[in-house]
Amino acid sequence: MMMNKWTHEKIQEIFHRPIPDLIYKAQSILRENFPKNTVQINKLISIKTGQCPEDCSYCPQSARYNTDINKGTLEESQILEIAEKAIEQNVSKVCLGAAWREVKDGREFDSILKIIKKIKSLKLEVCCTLGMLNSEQAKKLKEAGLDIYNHNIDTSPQYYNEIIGTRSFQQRIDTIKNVRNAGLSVCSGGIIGMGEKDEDIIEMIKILANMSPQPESVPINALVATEGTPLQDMKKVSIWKWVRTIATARITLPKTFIRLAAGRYGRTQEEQTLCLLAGANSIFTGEQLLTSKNELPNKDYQLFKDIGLKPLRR
Ligand code: SAM
Ligand code: DTB
Ligand code: SF4
Repeated sequence: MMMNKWTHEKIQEIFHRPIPDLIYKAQSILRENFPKNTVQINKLISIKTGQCPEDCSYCPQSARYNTDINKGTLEESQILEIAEKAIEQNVSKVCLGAAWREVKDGREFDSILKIIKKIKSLKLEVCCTLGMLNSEQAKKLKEAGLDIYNHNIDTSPQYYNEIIGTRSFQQRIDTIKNVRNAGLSVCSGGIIGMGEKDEDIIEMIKILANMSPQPESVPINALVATEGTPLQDMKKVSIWKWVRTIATARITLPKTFIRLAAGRYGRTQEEQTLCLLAGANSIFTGEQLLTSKNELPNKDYQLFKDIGLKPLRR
């Protein structure tokens, strides 16, 4: 599954290039591989929120931290209603998220398989992010019609243990392998702004870029520092670090959707535009991500109109 085409030194050299060089190169590569001036619009649906046994230091949904979130589980009808509404907002892909450590076989998993079939019949692409999967579960998701599975590596293997103690980096890689072997597309990325060094971001991109085949989708999240989590006091990541991360991902993962994921809320339209110029071609729409605020859909709509971006058609 791993190639070694991209070395740490090569990615480091790209990451530290002058911003104009980075944007020029990243935008050129984006245009060679996707229709120009387009953006993929995704909708997140948190089907099971909170009470997660894991200890991911960034996450408002861990049961170990005292955070102010609305916990609970959505009914099938509620999920379908959100998915149907999303079509009107030019959404091409719906992503179902659950605050689980791993998928457990049984009633809940079976009901997700059923929901995937129903959302597929609306002609939407479907992604799930449900925690760790074994190979049988990955096959069942594929058979139900799932297109893509999200499982992030989050950061470098070196920094990983500072952030997560309840699951290893290798376990994440194993789930990604199970997803790939079942014939599903892979969505895997990470978070910046958790106190990591540039070297950690470079190493994270190296691992993603050397996967063979490369992930079809790479979300770049900027930490949403949430009160009650161990990372609550982290400072907002600098816009230039964000732009460098996105551009480096675009250059090393030319055919991948690079998603400007969490962290857009509270950033200016100009900052977000810089990230899009740097090669991001995918966003989440909607007032909410899983538990945190996201940019308002009307603001996104206006921005795309102002700068001339069109939703990528299904
Ligand atoms: N529980 C499943 C898991 O961890 O795989 C699926 C949902 S989990 C919320 C998906 C991803 O969201 C995490 O891997 C992390 O990259 C991202 N995430 C969670 N909390 C975040 C935060 N506060 N800021 C930025 N990204 C976050
Ligand atoms: C991903 O990389 N980012 C999304 C999605 N995959 C599941 C989640 C972002 C969550 C941000 C914090 C929250 O809203 O709870
Ligand atoms: Fe649980 Fe996923 Fe949050 Fe980690 S990131 S605490 S596994 S919901």
